Amino acid sequence: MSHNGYKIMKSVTACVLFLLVAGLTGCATAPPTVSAGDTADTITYEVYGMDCPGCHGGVEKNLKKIPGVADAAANWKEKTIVLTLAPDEEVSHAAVEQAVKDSNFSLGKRID
Ligand SMILES: [Cu+2]
Repeated sequence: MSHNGYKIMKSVTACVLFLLVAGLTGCATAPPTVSAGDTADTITYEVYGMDCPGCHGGVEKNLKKIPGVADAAANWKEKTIVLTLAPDEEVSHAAVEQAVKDSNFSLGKRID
């Protein structure tokens, strides 16, 4: 089972999608930090490469290590991660990207 090859392909797809989205919005660089905004304390990202519930543990653990993140929940079926931020906290976009990468998945765009 070429699990890794599949993941690399997904990573490349995610990168291309990210660049497309960034290009369309006229912004080539990701914002350094993201906040949940005034009305919510969660942020949701697309994540590529998760293909079973077993994938959740590692990525959730790595995300919870990020300063400002109170909780993290992954959903492989919906291909999302939901970060719950500590009150009045912002989180580094680069840190989220790195935590997902360290878990061998790739971060897509923020969807909520
Ligand atoms: Cu899995």
